[in-house]
Amino acid sequence: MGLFDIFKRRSKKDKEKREQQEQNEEQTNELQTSSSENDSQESNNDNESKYDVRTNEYQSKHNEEKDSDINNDLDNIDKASSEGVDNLASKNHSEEQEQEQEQESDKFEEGLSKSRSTFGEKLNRLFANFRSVDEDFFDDLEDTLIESDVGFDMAVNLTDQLRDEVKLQNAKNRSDVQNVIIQKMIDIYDQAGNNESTEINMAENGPTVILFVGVNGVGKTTTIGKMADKYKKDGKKVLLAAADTFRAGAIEQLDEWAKRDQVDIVKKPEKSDPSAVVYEAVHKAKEEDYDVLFVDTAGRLQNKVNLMNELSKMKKVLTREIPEAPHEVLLVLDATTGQNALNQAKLFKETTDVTGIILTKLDGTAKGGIVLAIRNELHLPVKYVGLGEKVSDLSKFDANDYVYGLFKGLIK
Ligand SMILES: Nc1nc2c(ncn2[C@@H]2O[C@H](COP(=O)(O)OP(=O)(O)OP(=O)(O)O)[C@@H](O)[C@H]2O)c(=O)[nH]1
Ligand SMILES: [Mg+2]
Repeated sequence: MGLFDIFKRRSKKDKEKREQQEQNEEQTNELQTSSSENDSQESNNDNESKYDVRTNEYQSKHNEEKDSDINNDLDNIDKASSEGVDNLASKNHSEEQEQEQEQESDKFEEGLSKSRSTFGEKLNRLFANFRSVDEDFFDDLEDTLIESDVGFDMAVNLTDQLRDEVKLQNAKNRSDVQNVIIQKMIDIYDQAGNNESTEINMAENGPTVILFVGVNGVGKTTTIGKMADKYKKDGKKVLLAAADTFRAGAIEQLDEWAKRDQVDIVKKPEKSDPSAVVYEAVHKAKEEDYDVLFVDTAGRLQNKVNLMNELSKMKKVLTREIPEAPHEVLLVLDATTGQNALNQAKLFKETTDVTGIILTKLDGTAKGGIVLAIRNELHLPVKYVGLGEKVSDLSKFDANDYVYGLFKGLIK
C-alpha cells in the first residue's frame, strides 16, 4: 500500500471521526438544554406537596408502543427463569459455590460465543492471511477493531501501540503477534481505569441502595431480577422498589421477578410519583433491616428533561433518608447498540453520578469491542455483564476473562 493510499484511509477515518463527534455534540447540546430547563422545573417541584400521588397528567399522552413487547418479555422471563430456578434448586449446598464459579466462566464463554464468532472470526481471518507484520496487516487490524465497536480512537491507539510493541518484542510469527494483541488489550483496559473496584459498593451499616438507570429496553428490570436472585441466594434480605410507574406493565414485570426470586417489593399504582415509591421503599428498608434495596426506574418519560429530573428527585429522597445512598448508580447499557450505547452513557454520566456500568445482551452481539470503548472513553468500570435472558445469565465482569474469551480458540 502506497503513501497515498494510507493518506486516503486516514482522511476517510478522520471524516468518520468528525461525523461521530458532531453527532455526540448534537446530543450533548440537547441534554444541556434539558438540564437548564431542569433547574427551573426543580424549584417548582419543591413547591408541590412532595409525596402526593401524581395526577394522571401523563396518561393521555402515552400509549406506549412497547405494550405488546412487554407480554413477550414476560413470557420469555417466565420460561427462562423457571429453567434457572429449577437448575439451582437441585443443587447440593456444599457443591454450590464451586459449581457456580465453573458455571460462571462457562456462561461467560457461552454468552460470548456470538461476539467471538464475529469479532474473533474476523481476527481469525486476519491471521489466516497473515504473512508478515507489515503496514497492510496493521491497517486490516485497525479496520477489524473499528468494525467490532472498539471505538475509533481506541482502534487507532491500539494499532499504534501494537505496532511499537510488536517491534519491541520482535514478534514475527502468528502466535507471538496474537499474544501481544491480547496482552495489550488487557493492559489498555487496566490503564483506562482508576483501579476502581468492580465489586458492588456495600453500605457499612444498614441497607445498601442500588439505583438502576438507562434508556428503555436496555435490560434494567431483567438485571434487577437476576441480581436480586444472586443476593437472596447469598443470604441477603432483598427489597425491590418498582419506581418505573410510567411504562404500562413495568410494575407487573418487576412484581413477577419479586415472586420468582421470592423477595419483597414496594409498589404503587401505575402513574404514581416514582419518588413516593422510593420514599416508601427506603423507609421500609431501614425499619425492617433489609440488606439491599434495588430501585427500578423508567427508561423513558415524556422527555429527557423529565427523566433526568425524576432521577435527581429520587436521589434526593434517598440521600435524605440515608446520607450515603444511593451506594451505586448503575447505568445499564445494551451492548448490541454499539456506539449508541456509548453516547447514552456520556449523556447519563453528565447528569447523574453513575458509579458503574452493566452491559447487557453481550450474548447477542458482534460488537463485543464496546467494552473496551466504554472503558477508554468513560473510565467507568463495567461491573456485571448480561449474557442472556435467564435468571442465571449474569456474570461479574473480568477483563482478562473477557479478552481471552474473545480470542478463545484462536490461541494455540
Ligand atoms: N439476550 C439478552 N436479552 C436480555 C438481556 N438482558 C435483558 N434482556 C431482554 O431485553 C428485553 C428488555 O429488558 P427489560 O429488563 O424489560 O429492559 P428495561 O431496561 O427494564 O426496559 P424499560 O422498562 O422499558 O425501560 C427483555 O426481553 C429482556 O429479556 C441479556 O443479557 N441478554
Ligand atoms: Mg424496566
